[in-house]
Amino acid sequence: MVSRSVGSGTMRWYFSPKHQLHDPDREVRAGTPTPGFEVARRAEIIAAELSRDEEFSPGEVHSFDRRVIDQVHDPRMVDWLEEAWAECRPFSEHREIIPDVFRHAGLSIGEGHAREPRDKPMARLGFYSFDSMTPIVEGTYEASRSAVDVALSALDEVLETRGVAYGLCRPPGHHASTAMIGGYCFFNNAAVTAAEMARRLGGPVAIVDVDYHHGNGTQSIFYDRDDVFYASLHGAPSRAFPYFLGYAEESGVGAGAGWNHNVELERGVADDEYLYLLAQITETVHARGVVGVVISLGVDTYMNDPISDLALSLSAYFPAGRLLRELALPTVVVQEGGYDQADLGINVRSFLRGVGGLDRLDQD
Ligand code: Q9C
Ligand code: ZN
Repeated sequence: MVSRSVGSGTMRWYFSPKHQLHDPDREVRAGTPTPGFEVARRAEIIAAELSRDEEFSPGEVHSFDRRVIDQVHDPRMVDWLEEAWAECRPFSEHREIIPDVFRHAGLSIGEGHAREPRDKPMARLGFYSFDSMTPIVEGTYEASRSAVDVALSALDEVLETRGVAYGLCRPPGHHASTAMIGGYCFFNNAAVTAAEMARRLGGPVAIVDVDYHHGNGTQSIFYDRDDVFYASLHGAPSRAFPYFLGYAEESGVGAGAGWNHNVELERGVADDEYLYLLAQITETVHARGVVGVVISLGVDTYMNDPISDLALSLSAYFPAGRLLRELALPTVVVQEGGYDQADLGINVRSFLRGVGGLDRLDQD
């Protein structure tokens, strides 16, 4: 089994109250403004849960240079996100700005050929967005930068200890691609962290994405690269968001051929089948010979999640974390989704106790 020092039986976790600056009142679903699922309370619930557990100790969050983000995101997109709310404000009657036009693939000659409509704020918003469920408010940019800071602070800890650390990132990141926001995501915290981890370790790393949704952004960023292996276990895109990516046949291209691995889950998958498939993914990751791991942790696989359709119980998360611990690699866990507020905290904590080599809790 694993022998690694992660401090004296404790795990460091990282959190920034700046996430609260991203606080939209509504998202638009089926044309209808509705209360959002991805709310600030989510992160506060997880923070409160970890604060009560003496095995978890908070680490200090540092501010990182924008250049780390620019390694993964188009710098034009980063510039835009900083300006987006202010320039769109005159066009919205609400606190949030939400796009009404989108750059559909049918409007492009090829990837990268479309021109950013610099002088039309709402067109520029649509140029960088893929859905109407990802509103931008005044503090979205600062909150999104803080989520990256949280993840990179956890990475620093892991590179020092070669153990496991957790970044309580909010907003989440795995739907955000090089030049595209969506699915409640702005900067891809996991992708920025993995690219930087591979660079600093001087070898390939893996991202294991256990969120209910396929991490289309993460897949796209690394699709033609062999420095980051992306493996994801998610609701089949034929019925689940983000619908257009995440099929099992998507395995990478060019240098990245064989460096992308998607496993599609049917509706109603429960603990045993899920853990069996996760164990297989762990083998696949091991076979790649990676030297580090970033885990995109979404607990929207839970049976009571309001926007998902799997059936994982409270007892699934500790063994899921435990399976990934068997990789025995430096591991950064970053938070993605999970929307059942009642059990969000305990499910994250159980997973982290598993991956961190801590004891199983009684309630699991
Ligand atoms: N019927 C993350 O979990 N679609 N993003 C909701 C509800 C948006 C999820 C549809 C789901 C985005 C990080
Ligand atoms: Zn999700």
